[in-house]
Amino acid sequence: WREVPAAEHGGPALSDITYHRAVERIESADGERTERDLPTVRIAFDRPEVRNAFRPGTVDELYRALDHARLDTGVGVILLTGNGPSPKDGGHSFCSGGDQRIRGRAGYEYADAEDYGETAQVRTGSSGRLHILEVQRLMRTMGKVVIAMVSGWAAGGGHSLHVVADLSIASRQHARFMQTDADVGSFDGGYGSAYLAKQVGQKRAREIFFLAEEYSAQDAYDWGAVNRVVDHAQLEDAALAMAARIATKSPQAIRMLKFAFNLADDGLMGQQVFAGEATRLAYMTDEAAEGRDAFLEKRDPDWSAFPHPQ
Ligand code: S0N
Repeated sequence: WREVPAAEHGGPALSDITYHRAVERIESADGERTERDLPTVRIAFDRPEVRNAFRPGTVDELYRALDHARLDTGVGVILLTGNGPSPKDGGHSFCSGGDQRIRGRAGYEYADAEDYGETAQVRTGSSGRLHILEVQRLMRTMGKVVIAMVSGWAAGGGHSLHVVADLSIASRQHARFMQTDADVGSFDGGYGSAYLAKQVGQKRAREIFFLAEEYSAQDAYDWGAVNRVVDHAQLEDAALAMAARIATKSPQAIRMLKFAFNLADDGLMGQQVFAGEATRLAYMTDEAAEGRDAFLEKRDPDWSAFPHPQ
């Protein structure tokens, strides 16, 4: 891995997450070593002392890194995970959702750096926010594969992020799942719940939310909520292998498939995303170029060279 520096992702420096690009080390015949970027990035919550809970600044950073990865045409897969273990007690976490210590009456509030640690994102006096939902939409609508690498606790809004990810790989020893939203008066009424029900069924999804009981990586696998359960020591290698396999596929096909999988559940927004990509592809045809050229040349378009497909 190489750290993606602020100069590359558009800064400021990250404090609550880490952002790395996978690299391959190449050694030439004469022993010269170089590095080549691979099409996979790793974005990780980096607040293990609070089970990787996110505050508004964390969400700002996460959105920025995800969007940077989205815009980078060399990137095809994003691994989303949590760093750890906690220096306090050794606990492992993917993400435990919104930081309850700074939850105000109308959302999560930017806090003083003094109270909540140094962060380039501190904006005292701003209104509360729930912009983790913007992150969910970005994960959902980007034409790249997001893999949740569930390294420990996935709780509350962290549970929802794993639900929204395209694929999930869980640590056999440390991944633990619990949807605590209703314990703290919170409710993800969108993807976190309704899309979860598409994955595990209505009864099971309601049980996960209404009872808020802990369940294991194996339970999640048995219920169809994660794709793979692997030994903790293998988690990253397994995710990288999955990403490398995806990288052997046609980027355009993966993109269209993701948008197609989303389409029905995302309603008109799903249709818009899918159709927008179809329009972009259509722009590459001579037929579309004729429409543009005719307009610019102030003449009627000549469609005679373009048959009506059967
Ligand atoms: C994750 C849990 C189950 C882990 O339990 P464990 O291992 O016993 O550890 P603890 O001793 O509880 O925790 C260790 C230290 O970490 C702190 N901490 C943990 N989670 C948080 C948190 N979310 N906020 C702040 N601090 C946290 C502990 O306090 C402890 O600190 P110390 O050592 O100082 O005592 C367990 O920790 C747990 O249940 N955590 C809370 C989970 C939770 O309820 N999260 C919030 C749920 N709601 C949201 O996330 C809403 C935000 C959101 O995403 C959203 C917004 C709008 C619409 C939808 C959504 C959505 O849900 O997606």
